[in-house]
Amino acid sequence: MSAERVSYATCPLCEATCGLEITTRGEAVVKIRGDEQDVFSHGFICPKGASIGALHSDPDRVTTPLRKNASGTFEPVSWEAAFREIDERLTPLLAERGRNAAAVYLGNPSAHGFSSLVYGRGFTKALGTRNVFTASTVDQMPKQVAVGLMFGAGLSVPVPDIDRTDYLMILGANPMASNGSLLTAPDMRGRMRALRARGGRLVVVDPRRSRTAEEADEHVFIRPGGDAFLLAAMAHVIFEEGLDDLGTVGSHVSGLEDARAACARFAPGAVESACGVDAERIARLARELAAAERAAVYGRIGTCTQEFGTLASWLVDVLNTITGNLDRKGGAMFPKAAVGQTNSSGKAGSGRGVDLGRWHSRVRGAPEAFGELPAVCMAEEIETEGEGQVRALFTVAGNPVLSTPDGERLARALDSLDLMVSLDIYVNETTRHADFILPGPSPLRRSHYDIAFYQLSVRNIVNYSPPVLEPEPELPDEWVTLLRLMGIAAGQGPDADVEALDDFVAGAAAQREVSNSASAVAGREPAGLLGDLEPRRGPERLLDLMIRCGPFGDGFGARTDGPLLTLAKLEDAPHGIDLGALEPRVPEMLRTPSGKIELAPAPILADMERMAAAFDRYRNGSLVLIGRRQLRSNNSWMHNVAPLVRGKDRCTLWVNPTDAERIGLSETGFARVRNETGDIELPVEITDAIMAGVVSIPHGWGHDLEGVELSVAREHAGVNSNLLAGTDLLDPLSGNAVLNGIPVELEAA
Ligand SMILES: Nc1nc2c(c(=O)[nH]1)N[C@H]1C(S)=C(S)[C@@H](COP(=O)(O)OP(=O)(O)OC[C@H]3O[C@@H](n4cnc5c(=O)[nH]c(N)nc54)[C@H](O)[C@@H]3O)O[C@H]1N2
Ligand SMILES: Nc1nc2c(c(=O)[nH]1)N[C@H]1C(S)=C(S)[C@@H](COP(=O)(O)OP(=O)(O)OC[C@H]3O[C@@H](n4cnc5c(=O)[nH]c(N)nc54)[C@H](O)[C@@H]3O)O[C@H]1N2
Ligand code: SF4
Ligand SMILES: [Mo]
Repeated sequence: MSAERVSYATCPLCEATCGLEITTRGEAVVKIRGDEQDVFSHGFICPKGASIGALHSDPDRVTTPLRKNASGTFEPVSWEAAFREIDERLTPLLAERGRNAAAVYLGNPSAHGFSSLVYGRGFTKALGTRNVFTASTVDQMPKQVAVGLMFGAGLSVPVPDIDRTDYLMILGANPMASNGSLLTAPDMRGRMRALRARGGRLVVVDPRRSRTAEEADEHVFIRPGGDAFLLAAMAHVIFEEGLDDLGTVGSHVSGLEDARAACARFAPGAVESACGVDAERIARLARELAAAERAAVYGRIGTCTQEFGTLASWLVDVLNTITGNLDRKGGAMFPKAAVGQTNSSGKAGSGRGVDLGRWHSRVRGAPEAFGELPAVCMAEEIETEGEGQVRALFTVAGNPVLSTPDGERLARALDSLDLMVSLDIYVNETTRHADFILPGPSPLRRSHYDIAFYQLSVRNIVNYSPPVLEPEPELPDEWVTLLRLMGIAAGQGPDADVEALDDFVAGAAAQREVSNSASAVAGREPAGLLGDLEPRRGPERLLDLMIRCGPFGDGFGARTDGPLLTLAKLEDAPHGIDLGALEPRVPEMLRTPSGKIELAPAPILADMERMAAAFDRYRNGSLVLIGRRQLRSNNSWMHNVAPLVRGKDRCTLWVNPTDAERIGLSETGFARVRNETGDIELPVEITDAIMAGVVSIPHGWGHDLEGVELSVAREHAGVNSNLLAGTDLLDPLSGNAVLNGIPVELEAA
């Protein structure tokens, strides 16, 4: 019997990037616990991280390519045959119908994987389609649009400096369940408790008394979709009472007067009914925020996936700016990541900024943002005939049938495609529609570096994990699959040389670096850099290149002081390297054309008219639906992991006692929830943790569909709340879906 071995790896499941200590014997996982030596998470772990072993050994996980046969069932197929047939079907389609006939949907886990992020981009580019959809438009796109316009890059999101702040206002986030989002900070509970222990104040704004609200000094119930009103009114008070103070960023701010004018009509008294918070309280919250020594406002999914997502996201940072808290210790700060960050590469202090709406979706004319179109457009782009109709779809680590609005309609549309290929690890609600499922390895058999989430981290951290278990040759990493698909998309056929393609990708990356005049390696020979990276290949070669050229890198010898990072140094530090607390970065990190913080971007001011027209929207007393994340769920896809779904039914409807009584609902019964988009039934939980007029259903459930091969999840199926989300509801600037604040009707079932 083989000996036990202990490995350390960063958990790839959510944004918190916890360190795991994984004990294996041979191929079996013996135990997983938090890595106490991890420089960032210090032993913190959640139930999902502890269940990676169960995910690894899940017998339902797909471990060989699958092809759907004529009778509609999946059968194993060789990689060679799969790529050959994909080429045979895709290549003529693209030739006949053009590049836009193919679409991609990139799901959430693809943002966590270095290889899917970097090589996925290569594949998408090779496809050359405008029909790129991702989970970002059911998530954070409004924040990206807002910060893109304000600071010049879509990931320049200021994060609350939680470990040093005295006052934190959280809107629409529940880090006690989600473990933080656009806020990489393992052990948020510990960090929030430490904030209060040092005398700080925590305020949570949520239509629901979430677990985070229970941790807070103050919980403010808000009407779903009311955040922009509340925040604009707070800004109004701060301006009116002369409490505004730009602090250290003062000389870098443009548009202050326009922002002031834009908030003028949103006096607390005017917005009361729109947000459900009384005027006195709004004014007090504004004064408290302005008076706090070091404060930060932080908004997340509840402020994004709603009607005024971009406005609310923008107003969060307007408040941070006008209270002098932007870019200061204990305020809202810009991380400096070691790898891949737009705002620390190229010329410092100004840049191209962002252009939105460079093209539009074919059917409804929705604007592109950051190269992608709204996920709510996917079904219509498949259904609607004409030039540019989507006939082939590639999904990469995504489950849009459950995660995006109106999954029933999308499911029908998927069945009408000429070709659907899913890179995924399960036969689930989405991938059951595919012609081919191309699996990736278990998370324990691949390396990991969180390129996206260290850009949003409350400390500057690097941590690289090699695979815990030997990769299996028959189940290659996803970058290999993506390169082969890239070869097909580029017209090189199914047998393109993967190594040559990878050399091409690495060569192009090195070329970009040396032609960047601000880079430490500007003007050098790409071949020289590639030589220094030998014998690395694949993601490790790219990662090493990016680390060494990044702000903490060795610059391939060009730098002589600083951490002088290389991938080798990361390999020698299995618990990560802490590069320190966040430091002020304005103006160096700005990438707006003006080199200023644009406090009042024109597209945003224009959108405020829409908000002003909605003052009275919520007076009619109708019911609206919101979601709620659950600690032991991970969006739609970890319900097949038995330890995570044990216990009582979690897919329930939360109803306030007054609504329950009025409608005649009882705890032991079911409710029927419906609107013009959908109609579902589920068990009721009556609780005053949800405000009157609002009901809540968690998303990501509904696993009992035909063809789904998730034996555990099927036993805990639940219902899909997004059957009630219409594809017509979106935040117009960002294209983001509205998943919170959806009008519904309720009756006993
Ligand atoms: N009503 C409502 N809807 C929501 C939300 C909400 O709050 N309310 N939240 C939204 C948000 S924030 C998000 S991010 C989206 C998520 O939307 P999606 O990303 O579309 O959905 P997920 O449930 O994350 O599905 C992940 C998929 O990746 C697969 N997968 C897991 N690991 C791997 C891997 O290593 N490789 C590959 N190839 N596949 C893998 C899983 O099997 C699953 O099919 O959902 C959104 N939908
Ligand atoms: N355990 C677990 N962790 C996860 C995930 C998961 O599915 N499970 N998903 C991951 C992903 S992809 C993401 S994007 C993050 C999201 O992380 P969070 O943003 O923290 O997500 P939620 O826990 O859904 O918190 C959203 C809160 O917004 C509230 N809300 C709804 N509508 C409104 C509104 O109009 N205004 C305000 N102010 N509040 C509103 C809801 O009641 C809820 O408490 O979590 C990540 N972490
Ligand atoms: S909080 Fe997130 S990163 Fe940490 S163990 Fe849980 S799932 Fe993994
Ligand atoms: Mo998300």
